Amino acid sequence: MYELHIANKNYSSWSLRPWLLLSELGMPFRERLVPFAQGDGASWRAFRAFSPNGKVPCLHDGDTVVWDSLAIVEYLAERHPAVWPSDPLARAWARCATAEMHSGFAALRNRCGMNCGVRIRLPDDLPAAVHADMARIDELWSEGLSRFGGPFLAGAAFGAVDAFFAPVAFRIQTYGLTLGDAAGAYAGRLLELPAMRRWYADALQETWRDPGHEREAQQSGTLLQDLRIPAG
Ligand SMILES: N[C@@H](CCC(=O)N[C@@H](CS)C(=O)NCC(=O)O)C(=O)O
Repeated sequence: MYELHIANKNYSSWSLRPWLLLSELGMPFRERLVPFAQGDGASWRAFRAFSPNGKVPCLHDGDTVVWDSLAIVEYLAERHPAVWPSDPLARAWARCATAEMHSGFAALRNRCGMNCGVRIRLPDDLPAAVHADMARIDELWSEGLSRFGGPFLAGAAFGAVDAFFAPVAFRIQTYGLTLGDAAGAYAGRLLELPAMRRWYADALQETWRDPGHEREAQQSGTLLQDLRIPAG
């Protein structure tokens, strides 16, 4: 059985991607959650026990170790046809959008880190680069939905491209980010997926607080709500 190593569900956007893909496509796997450790380089040292680059997510399949969320997706795609769309046009588009997410949207990622359990009001003077990232997400999602007919980005079935954008849906919820009608409705559909709801519920139950991620959240705007159970 696959073993997927991940970090805190509240913060770890990279972990969410393969976890959601495995869960929504019904591929049996064992979850191994190792929370972020405190101190300089401490997470890297802890994650090195199972991940060659000291990062999560990392998939183990018997003796095969696959690190990096995109490599995991491609590894799974060799075994499970539902990871990418069967239509070549939709597949090419889904791969482009997935790669764009993997290597892009740095302004949004850095300015609005994933923190599922809190609600934050962003300041009015948000950097233009964040607006540009959101505009591109709106454009990309709207294009996929209209071109392939929805309800998912590359057509009727949930796949890797949806899993890659799932952390954006949590960011939209946390920071009150807005999109056009089609893209906004799609974000809502992602949040309603059974596995997204499970991830979210687990995130709210976490008692770990990682100082770095908490500082980022505080600096990003005004904290409106913290829906997590109290820190342990
Ligand atoms: N490009 C990598 C990024 C992985 C990554 O940055 N993971 C973060 C957690 S969300 C991590 O392991 N950080 C630990 C550290 O930097 O010490 C992927 O797609 O898997």
